[in-house]
Amino acid sequence: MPTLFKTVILASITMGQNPLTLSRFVTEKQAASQGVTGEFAGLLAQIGLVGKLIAQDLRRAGLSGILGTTGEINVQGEAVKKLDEIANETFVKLFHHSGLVCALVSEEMEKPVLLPENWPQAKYMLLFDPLDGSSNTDCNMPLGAIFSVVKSERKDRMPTEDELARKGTEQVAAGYLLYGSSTMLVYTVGQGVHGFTLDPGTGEYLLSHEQIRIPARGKVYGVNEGNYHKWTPGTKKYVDDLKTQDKSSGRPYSVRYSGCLVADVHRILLGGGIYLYPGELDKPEGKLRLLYEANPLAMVVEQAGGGASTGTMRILDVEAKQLHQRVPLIIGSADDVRDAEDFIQSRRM
Ligand code: AFP
Repeated sequence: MPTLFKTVILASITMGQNPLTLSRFVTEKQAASQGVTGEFAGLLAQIGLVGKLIAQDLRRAGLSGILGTTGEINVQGEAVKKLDEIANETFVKLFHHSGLVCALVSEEMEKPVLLPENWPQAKYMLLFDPLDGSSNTDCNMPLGAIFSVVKSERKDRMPTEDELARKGTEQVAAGYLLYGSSTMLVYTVGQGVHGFTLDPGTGEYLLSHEQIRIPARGKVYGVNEGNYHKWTPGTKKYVDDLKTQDKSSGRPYSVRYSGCLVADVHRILLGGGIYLYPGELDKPEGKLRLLYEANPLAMVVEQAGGGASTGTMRILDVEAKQLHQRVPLIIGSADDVRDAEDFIQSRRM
């Protein structure tokens, strides 16, 4: 029997015999960590459910008349897609009545949703981008959702709006949903990164990528190179360097850029390389949002052994001042991120 065929059969038998579901995996991991309650398992299960519902909408979007824009402009100044709104409502509705969180912050909402009725039992607060890469909705390309979980330490009162903007190092969990050729949920609680693939047959998320480790260096870079003329000299030099031919250091790198941050970072998490949405001359703060894009992905990538930087400092150390704050993001393999920082800070020319 050909080896590939044998491997496929073996893989399906192994999965079939002992598929590790998301809930069992999280519960077992929790049992091993002291002082952790079942609340977090519930929260992750709820994110999984949100992912199933949104994935279902995305699969039927072209048939259900939910492509295109709503005519509204969101807090970021961007045209709201119908699916942005649907994904946001799905997150808010499912978490509102779950009793699992006391506050919600979304890319699609200017103000947070505070849920005093869930406090003090619910100590977690969820910050999320409900549909990342939404320009991909109308052309059947990958999409994602990103989430960050922080905890309210106050026992005397509900957290206020200002207390939702936290430094990345204060996240207790983070992760993303990826809607690609399959639906995946990837998360970390600060003890490594694990990936689950939604099995369409059973409707369960099954462990498919345990303890993901990102290679120290990759061969791929992802950046919107149409913005080249807007970049600082250091960023230009770094990207020029990636394209220079030099067999000994594996250059030139290949470009892979989908317009969906989650998909691009997921590729890099598994295979190595670097994603950049840098600061620009006229917009030094860049495009991406700190609290529900950069911070959670930085936590995931660092937990897998990679790096995440603004170009001048670690993302997770950036002081959070506003809910919708933007930040430059350079994320991926540790050595690649270090090289980018060297060019941006003019340590290399
Ligand atoms: P949305 O989350 O608003 O859909 O934006 C997508 C995104 O934040 C990120 O997923 C992409 O990597 C990036 O923007 C694409 O931006 P450009 O179109 O400027 O390259």
